[in-house]
Amino acid sequence: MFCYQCQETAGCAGCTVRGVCGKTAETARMQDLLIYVTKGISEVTTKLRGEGKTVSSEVDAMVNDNLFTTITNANFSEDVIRDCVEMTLSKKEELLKELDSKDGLHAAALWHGERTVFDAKAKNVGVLSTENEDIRSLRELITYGLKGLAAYVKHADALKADSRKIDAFIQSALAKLLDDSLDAEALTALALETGKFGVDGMALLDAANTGAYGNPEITKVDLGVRKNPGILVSGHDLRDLEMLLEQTEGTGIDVYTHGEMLPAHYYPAFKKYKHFAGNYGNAWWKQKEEFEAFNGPILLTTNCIVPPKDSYKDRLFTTNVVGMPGCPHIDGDFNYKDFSPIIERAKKCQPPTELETGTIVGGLAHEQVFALADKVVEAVKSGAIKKFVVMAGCDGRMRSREYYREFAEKLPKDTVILTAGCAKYKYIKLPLGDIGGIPRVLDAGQCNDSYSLVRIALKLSEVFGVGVNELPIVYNIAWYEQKAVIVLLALLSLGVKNIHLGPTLPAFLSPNVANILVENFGIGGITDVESDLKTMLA
Ligand code: FS2
Ligand code: SF4
Repeated sequence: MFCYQCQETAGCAGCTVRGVCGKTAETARMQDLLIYVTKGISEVTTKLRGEGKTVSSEVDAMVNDNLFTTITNANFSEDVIRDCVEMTLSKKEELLKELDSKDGLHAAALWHGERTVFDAKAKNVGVLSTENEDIRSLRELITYGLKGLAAYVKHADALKADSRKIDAFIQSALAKLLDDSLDAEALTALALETGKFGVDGMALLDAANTGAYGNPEITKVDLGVRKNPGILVSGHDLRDLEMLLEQTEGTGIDVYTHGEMLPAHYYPAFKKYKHFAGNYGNAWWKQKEEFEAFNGPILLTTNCIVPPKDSYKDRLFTTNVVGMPGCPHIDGDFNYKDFSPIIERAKKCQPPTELETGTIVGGLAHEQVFALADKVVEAVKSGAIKKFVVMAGCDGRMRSREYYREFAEKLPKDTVILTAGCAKYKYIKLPLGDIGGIPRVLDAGQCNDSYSLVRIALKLSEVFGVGVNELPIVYNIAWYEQKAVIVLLALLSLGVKNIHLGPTLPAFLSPNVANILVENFGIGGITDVESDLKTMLA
């Protein structure tokens, strides 16, 4: 196996024996094959579109699901991934028959094989099959961005958003990754185009979420527990949460959020549920201890799932593209899912063990911040706010991420942190105070709500009449998995410069590609808190 798609990759170079995430070599190879056949079907659909033919939304959804399935900490089930390969191949055979001409198709579009040959094939189609390290680096950068984009599109589709243009782009980009005539320059342009579609994808999801559930509003979220048995919901999918809240109403069971589901509390539509209790625990990587202490069933709607301990494995439910061998899975689509197995399980469980008490404040997405615009602008003009520091992104296990807690703690009192994603757990519970009633940590929501931070930056540049790079905003972003890659590409496509990315730069950036990013966009890593505070606040 060879995988280097996430920040925790072994030795900052690549996982080759087993994933640091827990992924086995067999599963990693099957994911490689899934990506290969997904590129293949995408070349076919792109050619069909070129011939003026329609591609069904089921095929679009299949491509997006395949990409999402291979995101870090989403699916650890080799059998499920094999099924995805098989279904994709069989759909591709059907689509090939619709083509007027198969001329020029890549081997990935033409390959077909039975399940028995998948393992042998998988060994030859992984990341290292692209020999030139710069081309490989750019192809993987784009692939990971597309994975993140596909995830966001799936959430938007769950709320019936129209993603056809983005779907067509995803497939055309995947097809281009098979094209050996594309050089580093063409691939760099494709990476930026992927970022542009990343902005569109996040905007689509933002419109879908706010259309369905209202605009997030400033909200205090309880961190303690109640006396009833509970169900803990993690991951990013709000539609799953909605269905679960409907089905648990009046059952005597409370519903808690975990990790990236915390921002659900900020939406007006969910506030009507009296049994929607609060947030339990922290970011994804602490789930082993926290899921154990929760005592009740847990529903993982997306990544990040960690291979569980036996003590809670049978009460860890997955849905959507999430998979874990030995854990029960809830099927169904976004019209209806039957969550009764989880609800019945909860009734037999003890209430959660309290981990902490108190509250945290969030819900500072674009509309809520715009409502405070006068106050914010005044604070900038008077010098009460000197800098905004974007600290969005992901949290992770590495000790080196303590940097972000320390950085937040040591920021001067005239700075405001703009955040989104699970990175916030490093500092959202710190008593950082406020500036004239404006909280010093403005949490917009999930990682996809980085879109809100973009909207806020664009609004400030409009109000102050300067470009985005002239604003008093610095970017100190923590990344872990591939949704952070699409957020990064989105920012680059908008012309945002001088982003600091940590705790380490991606292993998939070759020295030359890293140089392109440094020279054209001023991307840099992090050093130590004291030095970085000096440079970033200068
Ligand atoms: Fe956190 Fe994991 Fe949000 Fe990532 S819970 S690292 O999926 O997308 O951020
Ligand atoms: Fe390693 Fe990350 Fe790939 Fe898992 S997802 S195998 S930890 S690089």
